[in-house]
Amino acid sequence: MQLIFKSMSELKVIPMRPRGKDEPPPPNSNFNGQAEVTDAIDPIALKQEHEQRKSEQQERIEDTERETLIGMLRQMILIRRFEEKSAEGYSLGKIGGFCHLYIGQEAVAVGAMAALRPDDYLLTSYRDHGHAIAKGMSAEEVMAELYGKAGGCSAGKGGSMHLFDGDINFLGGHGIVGGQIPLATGVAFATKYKGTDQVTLCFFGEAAVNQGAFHESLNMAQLWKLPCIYVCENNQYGMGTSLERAMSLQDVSQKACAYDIASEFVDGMDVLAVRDAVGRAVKRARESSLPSLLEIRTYRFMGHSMSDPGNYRTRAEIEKHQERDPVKLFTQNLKEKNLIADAQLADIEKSVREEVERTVQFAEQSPEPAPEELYTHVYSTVSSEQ
Ligand SMILES: Cc1ncc(C[n+]2csc(CCOP(=O)(O)OP(=O)(O)O)c2C)c(N)n1
Ligand SMILES: [Mg+2]
Repeated sequence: MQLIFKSMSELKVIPMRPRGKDEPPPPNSNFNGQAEVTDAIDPIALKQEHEQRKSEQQERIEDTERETLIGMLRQMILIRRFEEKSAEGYSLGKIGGFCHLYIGQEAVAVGAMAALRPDDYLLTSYRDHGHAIAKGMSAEEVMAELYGKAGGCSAGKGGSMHLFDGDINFLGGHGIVGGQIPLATGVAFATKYKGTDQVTLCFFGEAAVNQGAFHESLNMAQLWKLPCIYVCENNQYGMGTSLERAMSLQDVSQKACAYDIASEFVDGMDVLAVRDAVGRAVKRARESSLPSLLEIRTYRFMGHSMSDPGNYRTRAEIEKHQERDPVKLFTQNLKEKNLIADAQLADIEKSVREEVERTVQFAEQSPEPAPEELYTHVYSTVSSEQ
């Protein structure tokens, strides 16, 4: 339990700026792989911090148009219900292969996308359903892809981990941990080379940060001043291994100082805090062609994948984090600000459930990929004009 408290106590938002050399060292683990538990949190301080974060979200709400807020809430609810439906489809044997749900992390994709332009690029890991929907892929195409059907965004050949749609600049869905990080760096290089002002957003989990590809990419991105935003969704576990057991320096945002990159530590349960932090990074990328590293602290409420028995953490730990469920938090704040009433919330829920039902119907009715499709999409068919 102390570990949970430790991570909750670390939810401090650090202003967006390059780390200074004179700053005190970050909290760290000791050398035997056991996390320090000396900072067991005072429950009163924790409550105060939650209250403060709540009022910060309310302030951001005041500065945002109601229509935008309701749109963001609907998207978060859509992703939540879509993922619940995916779990159901998986249990029924309709969805095969690997399937990693995004429940608990919705505020990250929705908040980040609110700060992007539609022509900006996005790359992510295998936990990609939420990002694809937030980027503008139709939920029907996502569900059909999970079903392995021809109507899916990758024509049924990618499945859950390999969603892709070049038309909306959603460049995957990648199964190799950290594999998308150098790819995104290359995409950012390409946009700079071509002279566009598009930015590239690259999502990955905190376990990917231990890969060499992460460090090589950040080094190049700052050296070549690339408009790439590296978004670490720190959900505190890589499969069944906690952050404390796997990472010597657990403050991911601090790693940016090794490459002189601007970084920020963000509360991933606050959709508007994410939007604002990504917005600052987008400005830096678009206007000054500079990279950023954002560590967005979140938590996954479900197992790593659908086949995870979850023996490495307690129910109590999950429930502790569910107190700050991003959907619940945002809904409550909108209600308190009188921006949404129960009746309208019920309407949103109803329309989302209908939309999700339609995704299942679409997937069910979509045909299996034809056998000859095995030989298509193997090599690139990009024309020589591009
Ligand atoms: C290079 C590589 N090593 C190992 C794996 C197996 N693997 C799949 S997911 C995962 C954990 C990744 O955790 P994290 O990066 O924190 O992302 P999360 O699943 O929490 O979103 C591992 C080790 C892999 N897919 N690729
Ligand atoms: Mg993780």
